[in-house]
Amino acid sequence: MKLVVAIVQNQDSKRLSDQFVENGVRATKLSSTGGFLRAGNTTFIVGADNDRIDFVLNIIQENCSTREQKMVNPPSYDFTLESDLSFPIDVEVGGATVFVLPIDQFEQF
Ligand code: 2BA
Repeated sequence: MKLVVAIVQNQDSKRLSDQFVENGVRATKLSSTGGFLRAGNTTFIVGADNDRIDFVLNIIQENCSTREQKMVNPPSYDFTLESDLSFPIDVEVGGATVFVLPIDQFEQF
């Protein structure tokens, strides 16, 4: 058994959870915040048998899109600039950031 941790954009989270339910994939959805953009995103945790991991990853890949997001106050490392000289930049946010971890033990009481 493995644990899939997938961080996705909020816009994709409903479609993805609908697809998980439709395909019998058990998942838990958590509200999360990206450390860089400090914007809300959604983290799914999915425990699944080893032979279902590729299937789960495929569902994630098919239901999550890459988008450009505006970052209004990008961090500046140039301390000679005036602090109010901020301008928006486009940041590409991935379809999904996915970690697959081994599970030592799984219990449901
Ligand atoms: P954020 O941390 O808000 O990052 C949003 C996007 O900003 C990232 O998209 C990436 O394109 C860019 N970015 C992040 N850190 C950067 C930096 N230090 N310099 C320049 N650009 C940077 P993604 O890579 O697709 O990540 C989407 C979200 O997935 C992230 O939101 C974060 O919540 C999570 N994530 C990504 N990599 C992670 C990691 N190694 N560990 C934990 N969470 C991660």
